[in-house]
Amino acid sequence: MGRRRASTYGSTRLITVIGNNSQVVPTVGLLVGGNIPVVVYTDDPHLEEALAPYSGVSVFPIAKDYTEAPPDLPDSPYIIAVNPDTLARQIRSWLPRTFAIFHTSSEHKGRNNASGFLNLSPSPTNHRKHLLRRLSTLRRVDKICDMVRHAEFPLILMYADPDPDAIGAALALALIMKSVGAQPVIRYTGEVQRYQNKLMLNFLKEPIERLRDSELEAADVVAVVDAQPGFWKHNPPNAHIVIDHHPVREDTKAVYCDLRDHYGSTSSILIEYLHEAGIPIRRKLATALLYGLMTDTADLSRHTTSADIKAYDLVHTKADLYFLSRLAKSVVPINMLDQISWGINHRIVFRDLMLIHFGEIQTPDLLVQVADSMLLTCGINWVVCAGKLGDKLVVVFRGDGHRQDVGSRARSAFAKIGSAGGHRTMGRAEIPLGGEHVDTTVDLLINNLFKRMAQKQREKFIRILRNYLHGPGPTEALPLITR
Ligand SMILES: [Mn+2]
Repeated sequence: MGRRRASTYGSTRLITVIGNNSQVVPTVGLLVGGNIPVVVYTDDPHLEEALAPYSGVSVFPIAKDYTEAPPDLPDSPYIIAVNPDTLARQIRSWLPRTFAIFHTSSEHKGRNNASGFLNLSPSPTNHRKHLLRRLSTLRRVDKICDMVRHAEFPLILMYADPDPDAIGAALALALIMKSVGAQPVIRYTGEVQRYQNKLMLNFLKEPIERLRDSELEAADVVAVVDAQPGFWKHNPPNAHIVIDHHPVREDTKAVYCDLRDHYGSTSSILIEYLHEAGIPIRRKLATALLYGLMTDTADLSRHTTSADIKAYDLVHTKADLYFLSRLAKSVVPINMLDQISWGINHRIVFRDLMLIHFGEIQTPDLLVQVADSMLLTCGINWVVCAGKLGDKLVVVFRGDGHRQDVGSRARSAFAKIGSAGGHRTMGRAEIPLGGEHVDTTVDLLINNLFKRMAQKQREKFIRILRNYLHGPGPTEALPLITR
């Protein structure tokens, strides 16, 4: 056995391995492969021979059954490579006190490492599971490629007004198809409405267009992403490929189905495909996928699994984060600014509530935008914005969900006289009117919102709000420069 004493090494990288099980040789191989000096203590007389091919390793004998510490034991870390666990604990009893004690035992079925020791490497069971998952993903990608390899006209279809997740997933699927020479087209069946989605399509500069009837007939492979054929009430498409994360519909049938309703986004599924298949994700695609993932999971805060977080990890460094932050902030139409400023100037603040009544409005979006923005005010935990839209009073609630549950506020105030509901951070009520004057909606708002407030205080609020509404309206009030 080695004649040099372990302590003479003096390297801060030195690692001590104690034991004799089948893990010793691979462990030593791993360490010396990285030029890490290793000292081995073993009661197995044949081990030195087995370790002979490795340089940088010294082998020393130790008392039979590891009953006592060898002289000149180096400092931590220690890797204990023995079976059974009782023997590992026996060795630990004479080791110096340290956290850096690893245990690597021969594999036992369905059993983890002995408690109190650190794992040296991921368990082989997990490793195999991971490998099998990768292989099944690769089989999926192969199957898609086989389906489109000889297709004349593969069509990727998104449902209705395509949302960011559908756009990201469609582009990723197109890239997979293109890798085998197919030339898919991406289509949607509704109308792009949201400003942010238009901005995204502009950024991507991809030929994503509205479906023409003839195209569906001409397509020889139809893939539906981020939806299922049954979403189309009239003439659901006959899909060959369906990839989606919405709840599985019973009527969804296709040659290729990947339905994962536990995933936060369809983009996450496609990121996995691209990653496992080794298909590079370029900046624009990464941006589209990340935006899809983030919008569907509300920035990884809703319906998010570890798979989504892993997918996030794979694309976030590649994406154009400046563009995404511009996109995230582009929510207020410029022609709404005067109305918003009127609202801010005609607010009522009562304790932690900000209340604004806009009088007659053209769109409930105004209430939503203002309520969202005013929640940024320090000390304001909930915001209520109201407006008369045609022959109904719309009341939008926004809250922090921490001190206020605005959904239940909306219900207790208005459920008896209209439709009202929501959850802790968002609520909405719509109260049908019978041709009443806008003044009456002020009473309706105050008296129902503050049922337990003293009459006098309520009257004061009603007076203030009515005065506001009798003054100059949102578009005449302020000589603002519009553009
Ligand atoms: Mn989605």
